[in-house]
Amino acid sequence: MFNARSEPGGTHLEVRARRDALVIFGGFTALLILFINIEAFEYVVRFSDGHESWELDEILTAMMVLPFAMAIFSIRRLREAHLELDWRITAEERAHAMAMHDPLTGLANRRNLTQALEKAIARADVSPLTLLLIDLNRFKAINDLHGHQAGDELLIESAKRLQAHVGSNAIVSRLGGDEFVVLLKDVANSETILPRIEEISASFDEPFTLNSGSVSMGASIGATTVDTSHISAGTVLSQADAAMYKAKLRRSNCFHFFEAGMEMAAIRRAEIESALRKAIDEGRIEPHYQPLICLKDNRLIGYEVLARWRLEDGSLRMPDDFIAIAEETGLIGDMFYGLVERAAADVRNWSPELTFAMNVSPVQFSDEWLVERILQILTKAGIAPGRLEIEITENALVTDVAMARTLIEEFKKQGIRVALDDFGTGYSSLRHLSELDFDKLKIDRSFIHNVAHNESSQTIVRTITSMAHNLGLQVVVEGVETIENALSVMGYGCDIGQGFLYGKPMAKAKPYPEAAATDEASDDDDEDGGGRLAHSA
Ligand code: G
Ligand code: G
Ligand code: MN
Repeated sequence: MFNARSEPGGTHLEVRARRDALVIFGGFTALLILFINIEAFEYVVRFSDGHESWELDEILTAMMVLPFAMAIFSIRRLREAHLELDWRITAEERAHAMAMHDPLTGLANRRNLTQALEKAIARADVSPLTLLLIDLNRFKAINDLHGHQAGDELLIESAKRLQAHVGSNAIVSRLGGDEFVVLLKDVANSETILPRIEEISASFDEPFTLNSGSVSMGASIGATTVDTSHISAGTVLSQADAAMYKAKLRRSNCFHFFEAGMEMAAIRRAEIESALRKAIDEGRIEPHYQPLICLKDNRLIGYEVLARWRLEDGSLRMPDDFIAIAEETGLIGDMFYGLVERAAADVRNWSPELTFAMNVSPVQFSDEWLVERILQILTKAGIAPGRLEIEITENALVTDVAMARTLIEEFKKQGIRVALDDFGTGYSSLRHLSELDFDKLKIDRSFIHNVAHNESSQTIVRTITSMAHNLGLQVVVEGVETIENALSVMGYGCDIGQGFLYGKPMAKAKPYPEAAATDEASDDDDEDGGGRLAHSA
């Protein structure tokens, strides 16, 4: 790139102007000396007198004015050259600023940060640094729900909050998307740094005011402190990234410091991601079926479909180990559709009154073809939409109430029933329950496992059940493991039971009560033989 400032002695424009001036002045002086020496003027006068008709005297007079005109012309050209130089310097500074800053927030960009980080690392032996990697929580959902304008507003406001909470001896940078980095220099020790990070983390607790209203958005922060110059900027960033991922897992506004070994977890995650991609393509994510029992007459009404990953060695990997990764990497959609297809093929062979329930992740709310694609799969398999039930977790409501409402309405319009899953573990309000048109409410298994002996569990189950019934919802209890628990929940009027007592999730939907009798030894496909072992391995 042309650089106006880097040539020695100025720009090529200036150099040339100066050289031209020198040549002209030198040539002029030389000619003058020559003319004086040979008395050229006398010669010209004589020549002019001899050729009166040529009007040489007039031409000579005109030529005497010429040097002045030339001088004025040169001065003007030199001024223009200067102006152009100034303009170029400004343009170049602007281009430089653009190449080093994020245009939306005005913060330093990745390149800028990397340079600053490399410099700070070089001095880290004497002056340690702390790097924070900040990833906004729920940003994608808000962006999808409120539009990109709102997303931009959030990013700008986040940048302002970060800048307001770090001192002058810090660099705030936007890496891209909803990821920010704060580089704190001259960090004395980890005790003094903690309150500063807490302050930054707390600044995200306040709701954000947008043109379209106010939203809550949090941030997950990964932190790492560097006190050696023998580390690369890339390693420092990936340490902070691994720590940030740890913070993200806690699903609230918090921060986490990097610890040795976290990189391994990050590498393992990347491995799982690529293996999962392959498993989905190869159809190794299988539906397993857990019976749902009508408590009034102890009759099978259908099954919940639970995803299982069949590994190459035949063992099973459980959803807790891959659903979160599928959600983060956007693989959840493909995984889900594959599962619906396989489940639909199995459901065709069931007795026609049996239903099947599928779990939908909140990440899938942004899939605008979700309902259409499900219907398409059902139609192709020849299954009535009324046999499908969708389970949405309570946490999904908190992120996206409006989105959840639209989706629930769409499902209901198609005759697909919708259940609120894991009730009691999230933060959904009673208002959500009355405003959203659910058919069923599934009380989380943590309230059930000890319900026969624990008074507060009893109160909770009883209260939720009567409230749900008043709102016209059926109640499903998850995690029924013992006859005692079954008798308790039946006493409270719960409608449907699910749990190991009635049957574990299994590769082939067995009729009930045969399903309940299946034990680990008698069935190779039952996951609680090899499955749980694979899970804990
Ligand atoms: O199946 P358990 O057997 O371990 O399942 C653990 C959790 O994973 C449950 O809360 C369940 O809702 C969730 N889960 C199981 N299968 C699926 C799936 O296909 N999609 C989504 N989003 N969640 C699932
Ligand atoms: O999506 P949901 O959270 O409803 O998934 C049900 C989860 O509960 C699955 O992980 C399933 O394996 C598990 N589960 C089902 N029945 C029981 C049970 O009786 N006891 C326990 N502890 N877990 C169960
Ligand atoms: Mn469920």
